[in-house]
Amino acid sequence: MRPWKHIVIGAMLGLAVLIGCARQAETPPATTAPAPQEAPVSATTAPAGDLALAAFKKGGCGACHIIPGVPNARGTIGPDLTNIALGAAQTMQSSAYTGKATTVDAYLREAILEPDVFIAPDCNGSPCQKGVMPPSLGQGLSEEELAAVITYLKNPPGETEAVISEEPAAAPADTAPTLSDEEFAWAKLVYFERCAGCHGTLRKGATGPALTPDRTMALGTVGLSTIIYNGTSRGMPDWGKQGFFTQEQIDVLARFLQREPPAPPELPMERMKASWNVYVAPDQRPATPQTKRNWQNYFVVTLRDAGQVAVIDGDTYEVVSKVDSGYAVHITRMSATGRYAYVIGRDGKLAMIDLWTETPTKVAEVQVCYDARSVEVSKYNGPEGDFTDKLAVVGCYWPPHFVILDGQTLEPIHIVSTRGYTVDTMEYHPEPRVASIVASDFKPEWIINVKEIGQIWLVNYADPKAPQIKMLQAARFLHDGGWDATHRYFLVAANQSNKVAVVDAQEGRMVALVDTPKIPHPGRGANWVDPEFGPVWSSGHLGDPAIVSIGADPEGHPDYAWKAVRVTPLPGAGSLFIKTHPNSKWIWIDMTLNSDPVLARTICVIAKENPTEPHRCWEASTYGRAVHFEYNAAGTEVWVSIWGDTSKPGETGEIVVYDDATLTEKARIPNLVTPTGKFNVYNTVHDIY
Ligand code: DHE
Repeated sequence: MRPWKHIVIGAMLGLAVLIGCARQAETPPATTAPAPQEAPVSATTAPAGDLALAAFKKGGCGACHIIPGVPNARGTIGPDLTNIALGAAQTMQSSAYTGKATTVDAYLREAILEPDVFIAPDCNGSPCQKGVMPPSLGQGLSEEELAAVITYLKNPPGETEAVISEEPAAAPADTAPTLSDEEFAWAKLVYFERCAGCHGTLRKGATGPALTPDRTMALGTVGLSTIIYNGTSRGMPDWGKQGFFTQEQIDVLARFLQREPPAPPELPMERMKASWNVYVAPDQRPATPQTKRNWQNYFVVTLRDAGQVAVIDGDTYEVVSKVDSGYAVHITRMSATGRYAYVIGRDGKLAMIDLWTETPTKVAEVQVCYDARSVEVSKYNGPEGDFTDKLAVVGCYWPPHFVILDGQTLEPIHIVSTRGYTVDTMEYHPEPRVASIVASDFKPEWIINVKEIGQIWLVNYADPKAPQIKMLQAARFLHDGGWDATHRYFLVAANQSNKVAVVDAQEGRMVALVDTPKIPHPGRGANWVDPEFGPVWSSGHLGDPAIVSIGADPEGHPDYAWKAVRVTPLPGAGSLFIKTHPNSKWIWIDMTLNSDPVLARTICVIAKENPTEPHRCWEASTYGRAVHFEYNAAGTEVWVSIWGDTSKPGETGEIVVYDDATLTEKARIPNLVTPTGKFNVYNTVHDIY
């Protein structure tokens, strides 16, 4: 049975009402003169009418707007309504205003009943968009409710009296909406596949907010549905608008989110070993490369929704092989020699591909998590031993642990739990997930980032069955990061803390926590030499239209070291990846998760010699989203993925190859299924970015 057959009429009507609340007028400055013919509007307190509060709740308006005094009205899809009435007069007088209102009352009424008449320019840092709401808002609100809402917005309570609660009142569990067994099973699977990555398997929140019933019950089915349908400017995908879920499916998910999260299972060693397969034993593998191709210039490309990776020849652009790997494949890392590619799927399946055979094939496979994002290898070769191609490590989201494996066979060797106490409040966290992992050149050590507790673990793997771990205290929600140009310092985004943490891998200590714009998301970052500040490492941001550059040369430029020395503006937020190469004069950046479809497929380059603004921005395709860059081994070409839609033949996705010197298009590798990350063998081995 398909759960979306269950249409809940009431919720659908409510959804229309709420979407109606999603677009209103801009949030203007609070200095405007009052509108003519009316009582002055003030920001001081007025009694919060019960009817208005009930109407806001009924419409689920708080899911899209910040509304002072309304519990949990912290939505960021629509404009902040705190000062909407105060600025109405100025807005009505501006040449940009396209509505007909001449009084504040009429302005608010119009914004609620005819939201597309005037589209606010600013929805919490991103441009507001037309068509998010149908013009049928009034159908859901009575005339009395509408009047109460207008009165309320003209005199919202002051900040001190706002009852926006950090700890919303928990609704009794038995009042949570119900689901049939089939709906529950469907929603559980979909949540795990699509939502757990950002909100956590136990829904404790990370990149996305917590979705525990104490919070979700306050938003209600309608409020949650609206967010799932429209997405948010802070990076939540607009699943409904994209056509990914129907409104009926969204309703099922919204009801599921108001119930207690189901406990996922653990994964003991015995079960990992049962999943372990060696298809070609190490002594059966070739001793020298069998292929005549330039395998060090292969790109291993994630074909996300095909559950495969494509191995593409970087010299000829031919797809040499497609290898089945885990579900919704995430990233690939190479062994220290580059001979093996280790591919991790979101289902925790690790596949090992031998790149020396004529056709690259899978030689071993194992499942060590139910949910995973990261994999790395041992790279150290020095006085403490030669660990080249000896070990691999997988970082899991669920269960919260990392697993050390034999690098030749993928036999699991040791499991280390990451459950522990948060860095700031020292609260026990049951689900601290493993985010990025990098391998040190200085010691037999991995740097493992434990997201929710905000600790960076230096894991010495010299004795993999008894790893020594030093826990550095950083900041919560550690996510992605990379090395500086010398590979001595590792920089990682603590994304929801708006910080980048810097670790000295040689001395094994924290160096700095650098403040950044909103939600830094560097991928592995970009190392280049700024004309004013010397060597820097840069990151894009999900929450702000900006690139931050952090001084990364403590010896040559000590005054700038580990400070945010430059912010380069971009046309939009939603950046996922930034990339450069030592041979290039450009820095490339995407805006993949921008809610504007044009910006989502637009890429920009910044000239290293003039980094104050983008040199050029252009659309890399006519459909989909442009995501992730990778250079060829020589650093002369840049590959960009067009992340398409599996269900649209001709638009499933492709890779665009640019000549780096001239920024002209050289080739397209068409008809790939949702290509995302691309990992050039040489650049991945040598951490060139
Ligand atoms: Fe990623 C890196 C986690 C969504 C493509 N992603 C990473 C890393 C982490 C991570 C922890 C760092 C790995 C490392 O270096 O060891 N990614 C997550 C999520 O939790 C998140 C936000 C939500 C989810 O449900 O998974 C998420 N990631 C995505 C995507 O939607 C992307 C764009 C496409 C996809 O895979 O579905 C995506 N993530 C990537 C890529 C990298 C990555 C391409 C590696 C970048 C690099 O150059 O190294």
